[in-house]
Formats: sequence, C-alpha cells, structure tokens
Amino acid sequence: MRIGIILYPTYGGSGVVATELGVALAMRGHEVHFFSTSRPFRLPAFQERTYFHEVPVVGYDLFDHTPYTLTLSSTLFDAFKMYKLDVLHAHYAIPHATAAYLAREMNGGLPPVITTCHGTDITLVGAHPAYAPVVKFTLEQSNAVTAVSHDLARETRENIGYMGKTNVIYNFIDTELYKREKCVMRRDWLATADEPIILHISNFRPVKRIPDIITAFANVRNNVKAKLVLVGDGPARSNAELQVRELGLQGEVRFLGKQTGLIDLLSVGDIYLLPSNKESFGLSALEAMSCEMPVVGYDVGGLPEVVIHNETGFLHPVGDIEGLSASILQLVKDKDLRHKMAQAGRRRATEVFHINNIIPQYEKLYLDTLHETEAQCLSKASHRSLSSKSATT
Ligand code: GMT
Repeated sequence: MRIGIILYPTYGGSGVVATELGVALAMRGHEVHFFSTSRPFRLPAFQERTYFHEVPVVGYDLFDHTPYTLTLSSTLFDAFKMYKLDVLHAHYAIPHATAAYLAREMNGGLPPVITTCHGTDITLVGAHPAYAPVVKFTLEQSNAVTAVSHDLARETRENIGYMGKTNVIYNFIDTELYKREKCVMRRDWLATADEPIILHISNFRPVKRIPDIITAFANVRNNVKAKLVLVGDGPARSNAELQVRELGLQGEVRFLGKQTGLIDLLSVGDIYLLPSNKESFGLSALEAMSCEMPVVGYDVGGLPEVVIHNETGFLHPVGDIEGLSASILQLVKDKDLRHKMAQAGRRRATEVFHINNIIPQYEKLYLDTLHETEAQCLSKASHRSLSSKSATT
C-alpha cells in the first residue's frame, strides 16, 4: 500500500510511534510518506521505500501565528496527486486529523483518513473548550479512529463526546532492538557498583511531575545509596535543577538533557520512574520494561494496561509520594525482586506489545478502511448519476 503518515518530528511519544510504525511498514514492503515540519528525529538516515515531505511554514505580516494546518493540507493534497496514496494516517488529533480531513475533502473524499489519538490531544489540550468541538468534529469525519489504550478510548468518549468506533491498538516495541546491552556505556561514570541507578526519560512537561520524582528520590536517599539520572529537557527542567540544589542533592542527581543513545542508557538503569499526572499509554515505560527494568509510577490512564502492579512494577495513586518512595526503596534494597520484576516486564513486552503483533493490526485497519471508503464513494457516485438521470427524464 501507499501510506501517508502525518506526525510531529520532535521528542514526544506520538512522533516516536508514528516514525517507528512508518519504518516498520516500509520494511514490510509498503511505500511510506512522512509529512512533518522537519525530518522526524527517530527516522533513520536512509530507509528504502520511505519519503519525507517537509511542510512549509509560510508567514505573513498579518499573521501572528502561521496557519500550519493550511500549509499541511496543501502539502497533503499535492502528494495525493503525485503519489496516489491509499490511506492517510494522522498521528495526534490536533491539528493533524483536521488537516487530513481538509485535504481529503479537497481531493473528492479519498484517501481515507485514519486518526490515532495519542493522549494529550484528548485528555489535556484536546479537552480544552478552545479545541474540543473541532477535535470531536474531526474524529467524526475520520474514516477510522484508533486510541493507544482502552483508557484513552474511554476518555475519547467521555472527554470529547466522540461516540463512534474507537479501535484500540496498543503501542509496540521491537524487543530485538530494545534489549539490555552489556558494557555499552561506562556505568561507573554515573554511579558506583553498589548504587542502583534510578532513571526517568521525558520531555519535562508539568504532566510528568518531575518534582515528585526528586522528592521521592530524596526520601530514598535518606535511607540507602542510589543515583537518579534524568534524561530529556523541557519546561520543568530549570525548577527541577533548583529543587535538587535546594535539597543538596547535586552529587546524586544527574541531568543528562536530550540524548539519542536511549538503549545504552536504558541498559544501565535499574529502576524506571514514570509518575505522570496523565499517561495514555507510557511508551517510555514499555521501552524500560523491554530493557529489563521494573517501573514505578502512578496508577493513571493507560499505564496500568502496560505496567502490571506487583508484577512488572508498582503503581500508586497520583500524588502518593510516600507510596512511590516506599516502592523505590523496596526495589533498591531487594535485588532479587528487582530481577524478578525486570524479567516479568521483558516477558510482557515480548508477549503483548511485540512489534510483530501490532503492525498487522494497523495493516488490517488500513485495508478494511480503504475498501469501505471506496465502496461508499462508488455508491455515492452511482446515486448521483441516478439522480441526475432522473432529473433529465
Ligand atoms: O507526553 C508525551 O510524552 C508526548 C505525548 C505525545 O503525544 O507526543 O505522548 C503521548 O503519546 C504517547 C505515544 O502514544 C504515549 O505513550 C504517552 O503516554 C502520551 N502522553 C500522555 O498521555 C501524557
């Protein structure tokens, strides 16, 4: 098939999933066209059967903000003419699904649009009254809608009021790629041999509750030796650095900023933290599980569909920093428990979320949606020709 994928190019789960999905589809023989404002950071240097279409950002004196939705729609429309795409897959509803809808209508109703809701497009920004009506309309106009967890499918109904079918297709992991590597990195650069490394990777947005991570680590550090390694960057970073200085933990907490060698980093971590306010799935938790790390976080959104409490990690109610600290402490102290949970996490990643289980679900959805949409277009066309004949007789 010829598949168009619209995505955000930068750090963030939806862009990662969209890129890895496109790459996997290309490896399975499909032609894949990526649409974004810049080359997605996870897209390999060159990959057969993949194309990248840069969406122009065209400003004008009158515009306070450039209307990206419109330039994206025009870019998509041009690509339909040139490449005859079979399906168009929009990752993140705002504004990608809306631009996809516009482009499809400009093109006479084809190709079908599949929208994947990733999380904050439904639970946070998408639920804001400034966006909710257009998100609802756009989902209703999509030819198929997917969500990355059952919890997000529920939120799509309850938050947005979208009552159509939402197909739940979980995020996936290539467990051959995401596996614990030996000696890939000097672990002793980060911690001594007897200090477990507690790891968190994110875009440092307030939703990730970085202050909870630091407070919980401070509680743990009062009892045992351990190191906290924070990877990524974003609006919450400078306050987090301040909090670490105020707690006098500069020697124990390392801020590594944005990094690309994630598998190396995941391979030296011992416990992974993800205590978000909201997490529709928690891709980074899955990456950690695949690299044999127990996950400690909050029992929220789709995270309990990924992390099984007491089996592959521990989940506590949002804001329960005491619970968080107690679970981290237990894992720091008990190496056998850490190992057992790490193995259970790796098994779950392989059995439930393996890339080879999930990609065929998207392929089937693409084909089914294409056939349905073509049939609808044919029936509309024959209805139109019948009514024009009866009007002339
Ligand atoms: O919150 C992020 O890290 C980015 C965000 C996005 O949309 O780019 O992630 C969301 O999509 C990911 C991929 O499907 C999910 O794994 C994350 O759980 C989800 N984030 C939230 O719901 C906060």
